[in-house]
Amino acid sequence: MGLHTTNVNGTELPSHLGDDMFSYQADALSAVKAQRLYCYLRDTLAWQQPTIKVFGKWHSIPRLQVYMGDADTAYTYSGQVFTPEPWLKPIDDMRNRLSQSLGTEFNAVLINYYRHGLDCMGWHADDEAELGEQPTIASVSLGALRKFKLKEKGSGVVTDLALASGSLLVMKGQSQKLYEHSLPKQRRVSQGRINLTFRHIQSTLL
Ligand SMILES: O=C(O)CCC(=O)C(=O)O
Ligand SMILES: [Mn+2]
Repeated sequence: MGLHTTNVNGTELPSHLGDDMFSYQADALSAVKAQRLYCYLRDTLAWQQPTIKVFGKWHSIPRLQVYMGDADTAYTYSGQVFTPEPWLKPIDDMRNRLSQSLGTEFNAVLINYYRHGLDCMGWHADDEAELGEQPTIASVSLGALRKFKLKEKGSGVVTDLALASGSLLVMKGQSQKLYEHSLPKQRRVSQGRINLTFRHIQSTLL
């Protein structure tokens, strides 16, 4: 079972990533709009650096984040409960446009700010119970170009993508069951990046 890496620099996803699970649009937002929104969010949001429990130890996450959503979308992640901030107008507008064009209702968004190339996110799947069986996740990237890795759990095959400023990556269907994803460190990246993952939180578990 070898480890393979595919490098993808174009605007299309490689065909081995099934389009029933992954789709990518490089210019969902124009470069100018993406840069403007990046600066606005970076300078406006009340960024936090939560502490999470990983294998029994507490760590500050290596990035900043804000969790925003409808009032009933509290979310449990690595031993912490995140209660949503109220919607900010431009984010709410984006949420409504995405809900409409993808035919999925999004009610929350996790916004991550990677200040430079040393901020990162480790391997995980977005498979928390609150997201339901086959979640659709819409991921919008702003700012610095960063590598995004997808690993097929069964084979260990890793695919490297590059998520451009203004791009939209949609993960749906079996994607969170069959794959993990990560945003590795990239020492040479000095600019910041903001990523918004729109989600639907089920509030009727109990
Ligand atoms: O920054 C990214 O592109 C990924 C973020 C992510 O995986 C998450 O918020 O769960
Ligand atoms: Mn994720």
